[in-house]
Amino acid sequence: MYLEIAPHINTALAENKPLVALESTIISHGMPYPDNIETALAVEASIVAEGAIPATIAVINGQIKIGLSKDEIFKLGNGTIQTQKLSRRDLPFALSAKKNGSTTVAATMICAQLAGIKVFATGGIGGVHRQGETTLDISADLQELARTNVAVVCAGAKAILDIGRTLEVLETLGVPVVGYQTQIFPAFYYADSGFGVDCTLDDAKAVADLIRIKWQIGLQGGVLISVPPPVETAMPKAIVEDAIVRAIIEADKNKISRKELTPFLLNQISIMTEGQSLLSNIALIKNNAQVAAKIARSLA
Ligand code: PSU
Ligand code: MN
Repeated sequence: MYLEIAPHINTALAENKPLVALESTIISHGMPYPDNIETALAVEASIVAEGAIPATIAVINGQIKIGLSKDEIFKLGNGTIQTQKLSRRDLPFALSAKKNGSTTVAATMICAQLAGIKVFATGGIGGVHRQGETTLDISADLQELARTNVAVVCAGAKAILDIGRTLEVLETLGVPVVGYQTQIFPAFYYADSGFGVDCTLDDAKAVADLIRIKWQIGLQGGVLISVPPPVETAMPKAIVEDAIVRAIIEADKNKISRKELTPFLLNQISIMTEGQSLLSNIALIKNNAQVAAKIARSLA
């Protein structure tokens, strides 16, 4: 009920094949058309190339769809299927009112857990926004990592956030922050956020062991695996910082807040960096997907 798992994903689940969940907010709200569609398909292809099975997740007509078809990814990306951005609090209404929705990190984790998928790849998680200490804008992604048993592979937290406070909240919530082949927590567009990770693991098997043991001893919640963005497309910190500061001023001017804020900032930064941030975003998601596929294989 409310959960529609594509037949090939069902078979993979029954045979304990390695699966990697993917979110749909990146497609509908995180990137412009047609890059969003190209990226979504390329990310799926890189998971297949690493020997795992991708399952892109969205809500369509009030059903949680696990494993979108290529056609559905096209329609989501070009706006034929219009979606709201869905986080935890939005899911009940989307299902009861038979809406379409694209799932954020939080909502994708919930849906992946419902389907039995343990590994999920994305770009960057949401977190504590800058000035979050006064606005209290803290992404529901963090709470979700505390309670839902899905491992999330990402390139850290987006540089648009207050990364120090994001890591403080993750610590309070008991979420292990693993650096994959790095001791430094990445800032999405560049590798060095200036903050360290909790522990460094050098291969997928070691990550899979940590995840398995966390759940074996009954600790609820996810694990955050942070992967540095590929060097070829990583951006200089100064350029990103400059764009972020200007994007935040634009957001204030236009009174953009709450769920509109993240998509607005991402788009502004892409415009201000003449698409360079978008290229870096695309490359790091593919890279994260490859790492996630390796971890899924080790876990299966
Ligand atoms: N990472 C990206 N692009 C995105 C997002 C993350 O590269 O669009 C989305 C994710 O879906 C994440 C959401 O869960 O932004 C966070 O939004 P908020 O801060 O409103 O919780
Ligand atoms: Mn928010």
